[in-house]
Amino acid sequence: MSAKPQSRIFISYRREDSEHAAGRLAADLRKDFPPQQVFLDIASIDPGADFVLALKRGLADCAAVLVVIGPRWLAATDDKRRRRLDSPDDWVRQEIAESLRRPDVQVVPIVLDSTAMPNAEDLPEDIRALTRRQALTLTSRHWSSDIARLVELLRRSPGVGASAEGAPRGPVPEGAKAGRLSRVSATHWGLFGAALVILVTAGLVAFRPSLIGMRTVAIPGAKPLYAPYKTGDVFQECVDCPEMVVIVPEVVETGGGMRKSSDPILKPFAIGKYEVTRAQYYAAGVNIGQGCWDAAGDSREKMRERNSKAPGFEQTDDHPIVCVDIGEIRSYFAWLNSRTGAVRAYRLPSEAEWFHAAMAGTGDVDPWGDVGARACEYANVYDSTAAAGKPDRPAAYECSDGYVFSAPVGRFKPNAWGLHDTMGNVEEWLEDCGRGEPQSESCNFRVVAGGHYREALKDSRRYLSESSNGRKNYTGFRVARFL
Ligand SMILES: [Ca+2]
Ligand SMILES: [Ca+2]
Repeated sequence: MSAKPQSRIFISYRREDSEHAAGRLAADLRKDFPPQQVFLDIASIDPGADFVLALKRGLADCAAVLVVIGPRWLAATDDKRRRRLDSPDDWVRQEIAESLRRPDVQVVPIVLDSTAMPNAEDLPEDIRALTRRQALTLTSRHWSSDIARLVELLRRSPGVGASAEGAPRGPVPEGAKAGRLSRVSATHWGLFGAALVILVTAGLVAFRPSLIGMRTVAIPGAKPLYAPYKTGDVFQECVDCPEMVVIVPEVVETGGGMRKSSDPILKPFAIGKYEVTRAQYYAAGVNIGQGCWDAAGDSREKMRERNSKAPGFEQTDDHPIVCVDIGEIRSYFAWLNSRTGAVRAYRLPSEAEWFHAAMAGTGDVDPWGDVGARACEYANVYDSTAAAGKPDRPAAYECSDGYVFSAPVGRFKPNAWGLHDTMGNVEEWLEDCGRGEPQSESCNFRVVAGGHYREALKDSRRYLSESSNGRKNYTGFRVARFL
């Protein structure tokens, strides 16, 4: 019985409209309902002790959806000044539309302060029914009494009330939870079945052969990940966007039923499954910077002739982008965040994130372990192909990966969490400043990681720094995203 769904109260809101009010609303509801019954979104979950537990119980099911409507809810626009609500990809619209379609979900508009309830004709067809639902006003001035009315309403809601009845407040021990759930019939729970998890599954990205065995979650627009997700889950927010792998730092038992994250620095994040490709990078329309250093250290004259389109060797669309500096990468991220409606969510990985993801729980960044001759199964390294005809520079690995320069991304086996080419192919820019510079947007040196096709990988892969405004034809990047 403990696996049966709970009836949740889901709070739908627009960040730019009512993030603060939604947060306060969630906090207050958690005083009257079991905290885990109230779901805001993944960003609201404390990355500390209980987040994995919380995620597992996440937005699997809900009985009530509260639609928080503030002054900017109706007219909020994207960067191209198009009204968000008019886009079928707008996740607030999708949440509401899906909730309204389900007769077992109580949808309650929560209108903030002096905001007017929108007129039906101002709303897209699929959410017009929202205006026929009983709305409640939530005002700063009468906040407590307004909340009390809402709590009363929710308690009368069969799904929510049944779940809350007799439930202890605060974290619920597993045993107690199972006992409480067992008092309710399976049929009863079925009636309050999932509402929003369907949003996630409805937009499933087509499975690709390389993804077999993984759960792929599509999150259109700036939609947060609602499903209880886990390390290794993959999502992609737009056709040109990088595929992302979810990484949830593990939670370890510390005795007495307490849990804590194994790495207190890391919050759940997502990281590119592959290095960013040329096709993905050029989709952003970023300016192409002229001048690019070669791994072999060529003349300055030759260096000036190179750029990302002509790095000094043949590349196709699915090769990693190279010859890009930090400023150009930032332009790419500006585009990617705008393209997905994410507010500064996409960025370079931090050093801690990158190494955590590259090690994939194995304690070693080399997926091939200690058997160097197996490196060519997992990575484009300085192999016998690259070393051919260079007696003064023997191969770093006694195997053949078939590539002298960069290889198309994803040609080699992934690491344990499904990431390709973390080691080798092209080295990857990270967000951390290098050479002891304090962390800032504008530091002169950045850490790069993973080594590249022309290097032994062993010694320099971890702590190498590169000049932030230098372009190299062996340095690219992969993206990270806040969750
Ligand atoms: Ca190679
Ligand atoms: Ca790499």
